[in-house]
Amino acid sequence: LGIALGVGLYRSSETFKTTFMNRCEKFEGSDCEKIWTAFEQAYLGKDPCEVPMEAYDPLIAAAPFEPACNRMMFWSKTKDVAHEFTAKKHCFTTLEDTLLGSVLNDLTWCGKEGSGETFTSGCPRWNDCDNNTVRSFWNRVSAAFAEVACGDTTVMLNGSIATPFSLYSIFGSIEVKRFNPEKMRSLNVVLVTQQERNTTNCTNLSLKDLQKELREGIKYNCKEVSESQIQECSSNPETPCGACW
Ligand code: ZNA
Repeated sequence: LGIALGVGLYRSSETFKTTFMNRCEKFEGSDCEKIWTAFEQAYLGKDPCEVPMEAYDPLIAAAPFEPACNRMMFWSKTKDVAHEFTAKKHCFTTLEDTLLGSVLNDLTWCGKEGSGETFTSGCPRWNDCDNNTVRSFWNRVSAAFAEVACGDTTVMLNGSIATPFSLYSIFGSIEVKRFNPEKMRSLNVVLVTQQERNTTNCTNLSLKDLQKELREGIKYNCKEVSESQIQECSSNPETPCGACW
């Protein structure tokens, strides 16, 4: 049984690297072996609850974010609708459309003290500890993505919940704090509403918190847009992005 389990773990880490490399190679001209090595060094042999976000600094250096001015889209509590949109309309890029974001999206990984292997099960869950392998990765790449944000940027927020903007989300605690007024002209909130429900609107108090958080010089706009309108727009290839909201 011990051998069978050992083989199982070995196979899962092989599959993990294969997924990493296959996804990475979709981005032409990237040195995926070099990026993999920079990635692994962040967590190999460490307690998976003691990986600070800085552990991924060498990874960011190996695969730096290229700014996509006027096309960057952030999201919070709108993962599905935001990605459904960017998958069809290429005028916006989310973190998950970039190399590092797409390579690690929806994956779990961690190391273990005294081991040189990558594990994909038995890793801490998101809220088990602050400095866990996966959460620190998303904190670090989110910070790097936000630091290069430029021109007019967009964030999709969830208008079906009481507080569409939370200071405790990654968007509120990491990304907004890194927006640089020397690069970013405006932040445009797309508040995604559902027609059936009595939903939040742009006067929501949490959005006042968001405006307060923005450094001086970054313009703020907010627009309520129904989820069905977003879907309709993305499924019609003829509609230019500028006409979606
Ligand atoms: N692709 C991801 O898995 C991911 C992406 C994870 C974390 C952050 N991001 C970045 S930050 C993303 O590109 C957005 O620009 C930013 C959204 O982060 P947020 O404001 O914290 O929004 P959210 O909807 O609360 O969380 C985003 C994602 O984080 C979720 O879809 C989950 O994958 C993960 N997450 C957050 N909280 C938990 C969680 N997973 C498990 N348990 C949680 N409590």
